Amino acid sequence: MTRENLAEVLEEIALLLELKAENPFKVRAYRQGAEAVRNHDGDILQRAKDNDLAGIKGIGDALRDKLHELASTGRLGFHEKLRAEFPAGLFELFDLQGLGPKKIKVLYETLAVGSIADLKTACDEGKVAVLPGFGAKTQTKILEAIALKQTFADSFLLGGISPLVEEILDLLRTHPEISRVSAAGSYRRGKETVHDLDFLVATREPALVCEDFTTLPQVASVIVCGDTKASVRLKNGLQCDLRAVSNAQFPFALQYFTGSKEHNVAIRSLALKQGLSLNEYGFTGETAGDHEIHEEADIYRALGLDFIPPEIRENRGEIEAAAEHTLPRLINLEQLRGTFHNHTTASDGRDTLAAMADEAMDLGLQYLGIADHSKSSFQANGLEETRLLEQIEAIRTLNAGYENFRLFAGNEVDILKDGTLDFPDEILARLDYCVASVHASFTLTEEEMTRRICRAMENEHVTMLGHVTGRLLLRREPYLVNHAMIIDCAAETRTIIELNCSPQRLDMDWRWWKRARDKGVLCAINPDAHSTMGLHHLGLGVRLARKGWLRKQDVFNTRPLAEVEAFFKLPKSRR
Ligand code: DGT
Ligand code: CA
Ligand code: CA
Ligand code: ZN
Repeated sequence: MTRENLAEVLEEIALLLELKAENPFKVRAYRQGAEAVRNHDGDILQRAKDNDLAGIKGIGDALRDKLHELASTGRLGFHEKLRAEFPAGLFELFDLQGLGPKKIKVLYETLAVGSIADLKTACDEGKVAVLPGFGAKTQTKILEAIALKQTFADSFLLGGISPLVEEILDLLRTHPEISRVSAAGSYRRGKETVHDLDFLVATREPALVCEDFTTLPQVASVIVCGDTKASVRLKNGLQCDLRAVSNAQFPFALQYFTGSKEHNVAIRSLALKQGLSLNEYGFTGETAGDHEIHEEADIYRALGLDFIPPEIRENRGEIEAAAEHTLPRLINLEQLRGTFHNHTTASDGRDTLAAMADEAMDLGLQYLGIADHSKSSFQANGLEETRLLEQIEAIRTLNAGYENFRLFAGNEVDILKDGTLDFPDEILARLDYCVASVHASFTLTEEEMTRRICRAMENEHVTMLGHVTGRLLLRREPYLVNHAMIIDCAAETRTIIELNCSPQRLDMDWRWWKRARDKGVLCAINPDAHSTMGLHHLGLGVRLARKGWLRKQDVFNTRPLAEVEAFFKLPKSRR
């Protein structure tokens, strides 16, 4: 059970009540409750467990008891009863892009649509287009959304599932018969999306451990349960495989099941050249007895390699580097000193300047860059000149009260269609720094889009480029850009490129960072936070930076405050 689980249950109740045409105030109370749970500063889960929710704004009496029941027992009778009134497949519909509760209600009531399959049939038969308030265009959009969802059906965001994974790992760690525990597979390698989760445990009682795994509270159904492995499907649809091995096998199994497959194939052929045969249980072959293996690192050492961090096990040069002892010393979260690209209530953020600054200080940061939207992003309440200048003033006032901490006044300025910026240079010059991003006109050709972005980077006031491709993982395709040219242009113009670490972006993609780094382009790990909680995504950004081979010196926001201040004062050509 996590904070997010609590919020999701409340949100789902709101939707179901809406489907039942219940009192809109009641519906809104649940929605507000979900918001309040998400935004609460303290440990809301503990408070709910302790029945200590009195006085929290947005959580009324009725919600208080329900949250207590949910947090302390893991379920909520009211929610389960409500859910049972509807077909199970109906809940899939909520995940479709562009389909809100009002439309779902009509589909359910007039066409008895109770699943995505039903909806697809109804669209194919043209029944949706003729419904009042729908039309042919909506019907086509729905079909597209269904197709998109099916493409991504078996994928999950790394950042979305990590709280759940950590929860399961914690539970496994407390099992008396389990001595070692790890996640493996794409999750351990820090892939931006994962298909299924792979857990590995060392135990003397594999069958018992497998059975206990299948009864974890997060499990919805059991796919298989054997003597040494089990597969389950979690309530959110994610499949999890568990393998139970002996303590001696553990390092080999961990190495094998971490992958990637390509990395493993290359490692195995290297081993064979040395007369060693390697599989998930151990070494065999003439010289197998020469090596004592306790940890994964011992396996790499036996092959003459330095330890390869899981994030870079993609067979993209890491094995050669490990043999030559030239692996990069990858960045760590503790090395970050601050971050840029964060929103506040001035545009579309949920928390104030002061609240964002406080959270940054609590996280141990020395500085926080504020980059609210610019005026063309009107849908995000972008700032026009007057409000921007007011914000600069407000930041100055707050800074006067801080010790050993500073807010930087920036802006996320829109890159307009022709590559010019949303503010004139005189305004930009008054900022400490500026992030330039594309937020509209996504459909340009690759050549046009690349030219547009490069033109923006040529501006003296553009410190960094925001989310390079605008992708929303599992939801929206990236706009077309030529990464190689953008990296070259960033190097030439001394423009920093952002690694946007909002879980659905993780943009620029990890596959491009080594190239950028080798050209001398700096990275800024930016959470694009729209609330204080958003700042907590920095850890995810660091994982992706590691996956992109980045070291401390490649990441701008590892620099201490004084160096960042000095950097911003230099003309771009001297940075
Ligand atoms: P995904 O698709 O996000 O689940 O990605 P992975 O990498 O977690 O893939 P998965 O779950 O199929 O397998 C976990 C690891 O097990 C994989 O990274 C490497 C290893 N593995 C699986 N199948 C093979 C195979 O056929 N050959 C080798 N060498 N390794 C394999
Ligand atoms: Ca996997
Ligand atoms: Ca698997
Ligand atoms: Zn943006």
